[in-house]
Amino acid sequence: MARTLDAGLRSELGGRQTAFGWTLADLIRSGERNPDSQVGLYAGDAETYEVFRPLLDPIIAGCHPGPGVHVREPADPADFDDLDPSGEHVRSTRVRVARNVAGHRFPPAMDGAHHEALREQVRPAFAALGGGALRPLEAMTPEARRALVQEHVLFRDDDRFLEAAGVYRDFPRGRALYRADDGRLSAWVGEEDHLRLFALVPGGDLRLALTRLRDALDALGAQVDFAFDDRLGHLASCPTNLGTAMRASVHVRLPQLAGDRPRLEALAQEHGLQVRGTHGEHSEAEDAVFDLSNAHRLGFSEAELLRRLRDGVAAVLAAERASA
Ligand code: ADP
Ligand code: CIR
Repeated sequence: MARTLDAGLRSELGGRQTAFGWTLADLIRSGERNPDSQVGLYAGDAETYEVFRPLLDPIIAGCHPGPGVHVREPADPADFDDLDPSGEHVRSTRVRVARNVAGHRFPPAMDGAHHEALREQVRPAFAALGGGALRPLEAMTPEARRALVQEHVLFRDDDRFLEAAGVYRDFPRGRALYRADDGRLSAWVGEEDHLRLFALVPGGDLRLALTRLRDALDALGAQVDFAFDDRLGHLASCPTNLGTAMRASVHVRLPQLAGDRPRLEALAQEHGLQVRGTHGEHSEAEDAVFDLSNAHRLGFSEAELLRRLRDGVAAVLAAERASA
């Protein structure tokens, strides 16, 4: 953000705001307060991407190499198998998508009352998933919430980039966690995006994770109108999540490569993957468990991003075994 926003853009965009009132100051607040941001801005609504396009387009191009245009082609679960048939390294597989509901402010611009209204609007759609429960976060103790965060089921509420963006305003009012009865399909309601829907399965069963996610997404999408743009795809608060809005990840234990982090980073980069720690973005690896996922979401089909994950994980596992 700081590299792109020169004096000319500042004066061009300084007087603008969206219909919901999102201004340039709101858009860049997280990056201004956190100079170590990689991206540094958050959209307050769908219209942000039009009103502040002269600033956002170059930043979006920097986040997503390639054509920068959404490829509308959902992946077929049947095209994918187990990512680690040996069962030795891949602990779990997670596929998540971000979705926002059309016509509402995005979480950086929402207060507790907005979150409550949003949660009530999506409640019937979750009821239609058949089974499972949508639990309001207000009804959980902070200890219960912390335990679910440790289990990788619930979101954190202490990310300083999101805090500065306004995402935790009036937290936990109006926020919720949906969990299917078998615990393999969940949704965060009211984190960085209105909905973060994800399937989380043990081991490397990408086909199972995709199937669960696809079925739930089809059922929700039949009831809720998602914010979508022909060029940018699914609209998200953070420009890194535009397009497919999908992050498919494995938790993989790599005791050898943990001792050679530059090599792991280089291998991941070669295959279009990002390395995160055991508790997600901005966390460290514990017991050599890394989170490997597609680094980009816009400009490539879901199938292409998943093939990269498959091939990249295979290459990383081969390197791990070769150095054992
Ligand atoms: P995002 O919602 O963008 O995926 P994070 O990087 O914060 O954001 O990850 C969210 C949570 O999901 C974290 O608790 C993270 O550890 C967990 N997670 C991600 N991938 C996996 C996985 N393959 N297995 C188990 N937990 C995972
Ligand atoms: C930053 O700018 O560093 C934070 N706002 C987070 C950026 C999003 N990270 C990502 O790769 N999805």
